[in-house]
Amino acid sequence: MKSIKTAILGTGFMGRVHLEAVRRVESVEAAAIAGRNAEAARRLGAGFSIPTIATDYRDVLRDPAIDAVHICTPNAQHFSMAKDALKAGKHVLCEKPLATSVEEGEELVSLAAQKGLRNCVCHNLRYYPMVQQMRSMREAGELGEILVIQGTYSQDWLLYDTDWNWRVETKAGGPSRCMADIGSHWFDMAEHVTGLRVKSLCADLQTFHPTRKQPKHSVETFANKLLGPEDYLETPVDTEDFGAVIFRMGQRTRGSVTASQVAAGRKNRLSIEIYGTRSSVAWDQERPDELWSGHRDASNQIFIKDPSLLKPAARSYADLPGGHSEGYDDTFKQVFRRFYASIGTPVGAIEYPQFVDGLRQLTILNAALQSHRTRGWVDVPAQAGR
Ligand code: SOE
Repeated sequence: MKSIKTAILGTGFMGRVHLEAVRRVESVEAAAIAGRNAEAARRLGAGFSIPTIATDYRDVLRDPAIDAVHICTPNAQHFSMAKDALKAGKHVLCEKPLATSVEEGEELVSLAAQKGLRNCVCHNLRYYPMVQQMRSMREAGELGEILVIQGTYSQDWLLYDTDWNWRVETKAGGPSRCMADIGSHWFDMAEHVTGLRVKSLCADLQTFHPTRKQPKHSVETFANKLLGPEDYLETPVDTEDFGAVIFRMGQRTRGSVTASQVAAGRKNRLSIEIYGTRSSVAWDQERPDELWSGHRDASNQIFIKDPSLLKPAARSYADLPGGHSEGYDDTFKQVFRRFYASIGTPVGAIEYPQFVDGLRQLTILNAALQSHRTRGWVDVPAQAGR
């Protein structure tokens, strides 16, 4: 079977995560990487013996041998790079958020459909096996009607005013940071698992550090903790460190969520709890192979990831037997396996988040930003096909 040739655009934290994951997918060749930092691109490309190493992504788009691209650059570059890639006839897998505005997202959804190209936004956290088990349990009616959904996505890598990353600046990351970067993962998972849609919300955002000490040299995601205090610039910050949102879903479901990048001790913790009329479930990214199941009239249970015990639809997201942990990196492999399989077989169900899902998250985020500005409830527009 002919290998699909793909390219990784971006050589930072996510570029490496995508490169390592895509090399685990059958019949896909990582044929090129591109990054504006020539030394970083050379080093990453050499390390993985990538045939083509570029500093201008447009050179990769001009290569007729490249079938698809992964966009792993700062958020503000996603729209133009995805648009250029679609126009060049490439299938596109774009890191979240899809873009930095609803309008940009709508244009990308429309262009991908017009070109008939496969398109994916990397809401990979859906694809932990026990998250898929939660979804299958809900689909089987085991939770009953969902009354309440609550949770958090909490990290601590931006707790100090000496912590810096491109996400802090609007010009690179867009108008929102914490809600766009990790709040979008939580809302995507909430809608994916429950099958419900956020109808309205009320958001309160907070920037705890109105200025941050920006290092004079670039810093990779999470790498800030290793810097010393000597070389910083005092830089104004207008993106949020924290967000709290209450929301309404479906007919009468109520929800609440916080997103924080200043939660000391929480390294990368998405936690979600779903309470139904028959039972409840809870999942914690810090213990990804476990799923809590709550009951009023029976003992609560902890399910441990074991494919032989998972529901059929969830089983396909677990490659390893019970007792062999599957984590963050594996979720990218699950998304990429389905994305590339869809390229080879132009029919069949799409089992990964598409640009239309990325647009959905931009729509929810836009409502949260408006709610914060106006200090009131905001309706979230329904979206065709979602
Ligand atoms: C930083 O918050 C980050 O790398 C996010 O950008 C990713 O989407 C998330 O999966 C892990 O944390």
